[in-house]
Amino acid sequence: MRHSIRSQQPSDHRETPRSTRPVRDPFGDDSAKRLERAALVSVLLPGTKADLRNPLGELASLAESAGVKVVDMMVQKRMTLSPKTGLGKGKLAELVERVTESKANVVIFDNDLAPRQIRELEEAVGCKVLDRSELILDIFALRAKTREAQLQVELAQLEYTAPRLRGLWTHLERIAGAGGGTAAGAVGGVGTRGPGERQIEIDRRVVHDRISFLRREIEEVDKRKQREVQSRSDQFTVSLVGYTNSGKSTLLNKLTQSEQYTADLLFATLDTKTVRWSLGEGRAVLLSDTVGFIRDLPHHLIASFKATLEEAIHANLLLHVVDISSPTAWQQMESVDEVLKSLGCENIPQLTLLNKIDVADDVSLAEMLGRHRADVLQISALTGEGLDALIAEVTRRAKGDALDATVRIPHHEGKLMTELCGLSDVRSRRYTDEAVELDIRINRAQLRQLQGRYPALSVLQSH
Ligand SMILES: Nc1nc2c(ncn2[C@@H]2O[C@H](COP(=O)(O)OP(=O)(O)OP(=O)(O)O)[C@@H](O)[C@H]2O)c(=O)[nH]1
Ligand SMILES: [Mg+2]
Repeated sequence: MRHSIRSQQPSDHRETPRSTRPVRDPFGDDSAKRLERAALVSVLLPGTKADLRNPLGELASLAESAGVKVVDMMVQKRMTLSPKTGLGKGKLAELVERVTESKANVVIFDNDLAPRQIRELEEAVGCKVLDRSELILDIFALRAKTREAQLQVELAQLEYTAPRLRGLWTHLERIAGAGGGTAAGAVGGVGTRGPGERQIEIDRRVVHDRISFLRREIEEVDKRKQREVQSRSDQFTVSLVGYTNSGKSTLLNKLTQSEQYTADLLFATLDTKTVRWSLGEGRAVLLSDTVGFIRDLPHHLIASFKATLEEAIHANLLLHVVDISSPTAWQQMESVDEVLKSLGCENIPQLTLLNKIDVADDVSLAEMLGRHRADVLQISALTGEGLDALIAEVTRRAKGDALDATVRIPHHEGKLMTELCGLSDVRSRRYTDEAVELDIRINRAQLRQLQGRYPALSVLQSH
C-alpha cells in the first residue's frame, strides 16, 4: 500500500481504504514526487532526544526521503504537549500564518500526536497534518519492495492510523448528525456527502477484516522465516545493525562484493539480505543487512517487522555500525541499543564499528565512544580502512568456541565434505578406501549441528 501523505484528507473517508490497493512505486512518478510542500514543527519537550543544535534536521531528512519539499520550519519549547493542538495558542496562530505565507499543503510534526490533536490542528491550519510516525510509515510504504515488507508496512499503517480514522469518522458522524449534508460538505468537501453512517460502518469492517487478514499472512511469513533462519543455524551468522544511513549496506557491499542499494537517504534498505562472507583461508560466515533503526521508532513497526529482523535476532554476532561523522552519533547509538533491547537482542555478542572515519571531523567523539564501549573498531566502509582488523576480529569470534576433532567422511558424501571444509580449519587429511579422515578445528555448535544433519559424519575423537 502506498499510504500517500496525500491520502489523509478528510474527504478521503468514503474511499475504499488504501490498504486494499496494490502497491505502486511513487518514485516512478516523478511529477507527483515534489507536489507536497511541508512546514515542519517540533515541540521540544524536556528530555527530548532530538539534536538541540538542529532540532528539525532529522525530520527534514525524513521528509526528503518521502519526496516532500520542506518550505518552513518552526520550533516551540514546552513542558508538555498542549492537549488540544500540541502547541500554545500564540504559536498555533503563528503556524496558521506561516502555512499561508509559505503555501505549505502539509504540516509535519516531529512529535507523535493523538488523533484528536491532529483533527484540531487540521481544522486550524486548513491542511493535512502528519506526525513523525506517520511520516516514517509513509517512507516504509514507499520503499517496501518484497511482499513480506509490503504486508508488514500495511499492517503497521492500518494499526497506527485506525484510531485516527475512527476519530475522523466520529467527527464526520457528529457533523452529519448535527447539520446534515451541508455541514459535512463544508468540512469534507466533495465526496463526503452520501450514504453517511452506513458507509462508515462498511469502511470500519473493511479495515478490521483487512487487519485480521494481514495478521494471518504475516504469521505465515514469520513461520517460514523462522524455519529459514533455523535451517542455517549450523552456520556462523553475523548481522549488521545500526541507525539508518550509518553505512550498513555500503559495508556489506565492500565485504562481500555485493550490490545492495545504498543511498544518502533515510531507510534506503527495508528488506533483509543475507550473503556469504568469505573471511579467507576457506572460512566463510553469513552476513545479513537489514532495515536501519531510528529514534522513537513506532512500536507497531518494530512488531510488524519481526520477520525482517529475524536474522538479527538469531545472529551469533552483531556488527553495530555507527556513523561517527554525525554530530548525533552518541544519541543514535543509544537509540539502536534501545531497539535491540526491545527485540531481546541485548545479550548477543556485539562489535561496535565507528564508520565513516574518513569524514569524521571530531576525533574526540570516536575516542570517547571507544572508552565507553567494549570491542570498538574504527572503519571506513567507503575507503576500506580498518576492514582487515574487522575481518581478523570476526574470524577470531567465528572460531570462538572451537575444538580440535578427528572426523571420518565417506567418499560419496561430497556435500558434507564441502560444508565441513567451509566451516573448519582442516589441518590434515588421510585417505582410506571408503573414507577420508580429517583433523580439523571447528566451532563446537557447528560440529554438533552437522552431526545432526549428516549421520554419515563420524567423530573419532575431539578435545
Ligand atoms: N564518507 C563515507 N561515506 C559513507 C561510508 N559508508 C557509507 N557512506 C555513505 O553513507 C550513505 C548511507 O550509506 P548506506 O550504506 O546506504 O547506509 P545504511 O546504513 O545501509 O542506510 P539505511 O539502509 O538507510 O538504513 C551513502 O551515501 C554512503 O555512500 C564511509 O565509510 N565514508
Ligand atoms: Mg541500507
